[in-house]
Amino acid sequence: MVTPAFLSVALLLLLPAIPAQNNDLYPIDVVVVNRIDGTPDATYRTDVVYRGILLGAMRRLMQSDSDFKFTYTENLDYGPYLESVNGVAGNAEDHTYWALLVKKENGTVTWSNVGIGCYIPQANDQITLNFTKW
Ligand code: B12
Ligand SMILES: *[C@@H]1O[C@H](CO)[C@@H](O)[C@H](O)[C@H]1NC(C)=O
Ligand SMILES: *[C@@H]1O[C@H](CO)[C@@H](O)[C@H](O)[C@H]1NC(C)=O
Repeated sequence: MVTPAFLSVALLLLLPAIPAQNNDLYPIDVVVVNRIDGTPDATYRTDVVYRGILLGAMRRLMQSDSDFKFTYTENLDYGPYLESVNGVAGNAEDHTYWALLVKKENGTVTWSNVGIGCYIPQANDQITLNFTKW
């Protein structure tokens, strides 16, 4: 018969077999681009945890670097919508918004098809937040 106590011991024995990935940090860059206001590009270095979301990495960055700030609103269906970066907010009247682009280590640039709450960066991703119009 398998007792619950036996199962707990068995689970503890299994734990070291799980890769110790969860404390690792992976570097990414966040590049803030605003051609509309003609602000110089700003590149920030931050970290993401194993399988962590971009929003988490952006929060870490905001905590560690007072030059980087952002705000977001909550959308019922899609989660966090990036509203402003470094004090500049997109708005419907001007048709401006912060677009999310990802440059991979190999140079490929892609348009993210999910928002900051869903995107899971990989090590050395360069995330571009581009203030633009629709
Ligand atoms: C129009 C549109 C936009 C417009 C919205 C502005 C406007 N006022 O029209 C703009 C160009 C700003 C936009 C931007 C983005 N979008 Co968009 N958008 C759409 C689209 C085509 C229609 C939305 C709509 O009008 N619905 C009808 C109205 C009546 O409903 P609504 O709830 O009021 O719509 C609002 C939300 O959809 C919101 N919204 C739009 N896009 C996004 C994205 C995110 C992450 C959030 C939280 C909210 C949001 O803006 C709408 C107007 O307020 C949908 C796809 C679709 N066919 O539904 C994609 C869609 C919602 N967008 C998507 C994405 C990925 C983005 C971006 C992240 C793209 C990028 N790489 O930059 C950015 C958001 C970046 C940020 N700042 O957070 C994805 C979301 C998927 C996901 N799970 O995250 C969708 C589903 C398209 C796709 N790729 O499949 N988008
Ligand atoms: C670059 O890497 C991504 C995945 O990281 C891959 O999807 C893409 O095909 C690669 N592109 C080139 C040109 O190697
Ligand atoms: C960034 O936004 C500017 C201004 O709208 C636009 O001209 C440029 O093509 C955008 N860059 C990318 C990579 O989308």
